[in-house]
Amino acid sequence: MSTTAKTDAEHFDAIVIGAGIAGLYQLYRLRKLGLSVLVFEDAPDVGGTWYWNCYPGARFDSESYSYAYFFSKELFEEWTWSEHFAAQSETLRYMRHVADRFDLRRHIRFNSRVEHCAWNEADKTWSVHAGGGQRVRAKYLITAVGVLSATHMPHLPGIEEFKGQAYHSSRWPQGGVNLKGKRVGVIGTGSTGVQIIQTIADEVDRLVVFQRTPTYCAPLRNAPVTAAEHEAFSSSYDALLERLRGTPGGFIHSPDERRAMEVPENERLAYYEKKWAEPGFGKWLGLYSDSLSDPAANETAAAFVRNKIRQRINDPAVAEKLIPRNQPFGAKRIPLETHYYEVYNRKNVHLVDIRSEPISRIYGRGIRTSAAEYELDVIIFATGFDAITGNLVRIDIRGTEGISLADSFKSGPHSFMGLQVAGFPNLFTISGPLGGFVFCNVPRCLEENIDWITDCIDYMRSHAREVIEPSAEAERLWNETVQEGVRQTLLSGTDSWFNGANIPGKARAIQMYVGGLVEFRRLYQEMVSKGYEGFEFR
Ligand code: N01
Repeated sequence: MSTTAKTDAEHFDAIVIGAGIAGLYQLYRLRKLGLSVLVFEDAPDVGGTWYWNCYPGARFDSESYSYAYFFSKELFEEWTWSEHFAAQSETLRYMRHVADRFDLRRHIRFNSRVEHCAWNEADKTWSVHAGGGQRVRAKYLITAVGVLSATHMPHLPGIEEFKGQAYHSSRWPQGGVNLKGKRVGVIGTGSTGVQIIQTIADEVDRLVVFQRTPTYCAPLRNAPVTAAEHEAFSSSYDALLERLRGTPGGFIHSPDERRAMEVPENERLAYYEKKWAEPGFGKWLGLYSDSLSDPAANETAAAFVRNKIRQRINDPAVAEKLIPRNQPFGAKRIPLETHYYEVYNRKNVHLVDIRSEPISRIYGRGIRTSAAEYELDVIIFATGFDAITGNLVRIDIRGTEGISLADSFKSGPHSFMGLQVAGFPNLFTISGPLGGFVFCNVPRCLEENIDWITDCIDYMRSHAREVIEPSAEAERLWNETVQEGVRQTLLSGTDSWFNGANIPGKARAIQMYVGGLVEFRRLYQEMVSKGYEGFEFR
């Protein structure tokens, strides 16, 4: 579709921002409802996260068949995943297939970054300005801007002096980067850094890893999907969907109902070993019911994992740098790895602990720390994202009486159930702050989120309601529910993108509901059954 400048505002029923996993499905649902829909997408193609994050080694940490869309049984059955945890290129191919198979592209304007959105009370519409002078209006505005999409680039002095190549992982050049024989520095050792480091170590001449905080990583245990496995997955749509809907995070993994300390130590260790040997997140989400709430229970798992890490590294001094301390196991999303720790046994890899040897500046030829200069050809920033609210506040969104969304989140995010924000009528935030859609196998939770938004719009149309907005009181009570849930876990005490602690200056506040999808669904259904209690219609 053309992206030529428009002077007179076109009118649509709904504008969706983003053509990633969420945006494509939201478009599909609204179009089925008979609405006119326009999707704006910043990138030149569909994919969102899976378009931008084409760095070396990017792949799923959820089982491929559990991550796929479930809205079409035919789609589910006809797609063949080549690996249990698919690489980024395969996922992007899948998303392109979805866009083409359901003829979605004709509703999407690519290379169109949304810059400004404003609510007009007089005609009860949103006016939306996007790149290239595009001006449109719509009754409903729906953000599908991603949970982990707003790049976090740290402000390191001297960065502009660097004469080599520098990239953030989430803006990796689409054509790739030739790292063969180069001296490469990687800053950041979260899930992204781990995937990059383990993938490039044997290709580069020298790899210097700048680690601020060690993370508990666990083996992914990826493998090709055999023909027999594919047959089994594609014929198990109904059973699989039921299973995914019954687990706290929409993964195939769910915890053992017992409390860790109720289980005799030998049995507990045997259970940890069993989970460790399995593929995927069972070694995090499949432990005991109190593993993420009781410090003593958690420590049994943390000690087990620390020991596993230690066994894989030849140099005890390096091992000690890589082992997390004073950090619960699993209070951050666990990076799943393949031979990550063995990388540090290689002669061409050097680990710099930047807590004891801080980066003082970047200079023309590399990175200078308090102890040394590291000459580099390429610097890779695997420094993460301004998660959940980052991409929302980077758009100038103005609600009632011109109130800015960015300003209203300054002292911490607020919303009612992650679906809507008070002061922003008819704005729906897919995977919005304080929603139950993040601590999750993301597409499973998004799909439900989108179904609810679509049902709500359908309800408004059939009940002649023009405007919906949550009350400030509903937001206040919801925030209490979220905070109470977090207090029962070990999450709030651990710095991460879960609570905004990774972004300097961002309010440190939990950004999501952590009570699990099953409970969140129950609360949501109860709210709907009480006539959308907490929302106000006009
Ligand atoms: O980001 P992160 P990520 N100086 O925030 C360091 C998903 N994901 O992109 O821990 C030096 O986790 C920072 O250090 P510290 C997944 O949900 C999924 O890796 O703040 N270092 C940390 O080491 C994941 O949780 C997959 O002390 C700095 C790193 O950068 C989420 O994305 C793959 C720094 C950032 O880690 C985010 O992962 C990849 C600074 N100024 C990602 N600032 C799958 O497998 C930050 N760091 C599907």
